Amino acid sequence: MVDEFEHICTRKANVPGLVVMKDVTIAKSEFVEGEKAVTKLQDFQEDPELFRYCTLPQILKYVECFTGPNIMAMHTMLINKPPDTGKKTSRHPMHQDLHYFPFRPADRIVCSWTAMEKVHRENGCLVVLPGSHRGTLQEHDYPEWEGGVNKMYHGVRNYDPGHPRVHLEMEKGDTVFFHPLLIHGSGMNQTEGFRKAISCHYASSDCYYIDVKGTTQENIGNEVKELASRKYGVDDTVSFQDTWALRGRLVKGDRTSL
Ligand SMILES: O=C(O)CCC(=O)C(=O)O
Repeated sequence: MVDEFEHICTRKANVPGLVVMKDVTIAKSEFVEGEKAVTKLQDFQEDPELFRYCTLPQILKYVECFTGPNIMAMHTMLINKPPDTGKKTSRHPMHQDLHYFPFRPADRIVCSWTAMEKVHRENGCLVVLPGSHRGTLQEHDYPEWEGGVNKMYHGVRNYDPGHPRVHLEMEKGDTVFFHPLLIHGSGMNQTEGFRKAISCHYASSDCYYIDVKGTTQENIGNEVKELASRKYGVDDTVSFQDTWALRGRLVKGDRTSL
């Protein structure tokens, strides 16, 4: 999978629908190229090698406990957290993944996140607020960070800074499964290396889409629609929900609703 990542970064592989993201500070530098410029690949559902991750029986065995038998891979990412450039932009603000999802119920959605190498506090492991998944979806927006913040990296506006935190230090291949309301993020990468992880958000295909108008998710819904219309040249007849229905891919059972 690391080889496939490199092929994509050096444009030896071209994957339909794939979104290649760059760090805000690195994107401005004309001297950084290839895999060193890429911080994240999103929506790799059409890449057979990377998508193999989403179909691994040893992952689906646990996923099925949350989703039941009809399983959709809704959101796929390979995160290549870069060494911080000094602006602290390699941090990922604390957030709840449900903020991005216009489908419910939340209890039928689960994330699997697998370390592709040893992750620890120095290279920016995941940080979670245990128990926060029992709360409700909070308001999210771009944090006011001096060094800038990456596109789409919204953070929870108000969370209790005194809430206990757990740093998830993991070995290569270790996987964590978590609820979409769990408040989590990741710290700065203070090493010279890139910290790689691969993840998939699964949902039961029996989930249903919701209208986010008038909710805390309206801001992200509008941002995603705007991006989709620029990327694909479509007008705003493509809804936030459509952008998800187009990307979601069945991995097991029947596609009943999503
Ligand atoms: O891998 C990370 O650093 C955090 C990823 C994450 O929480 C996300 O992309 O939603």
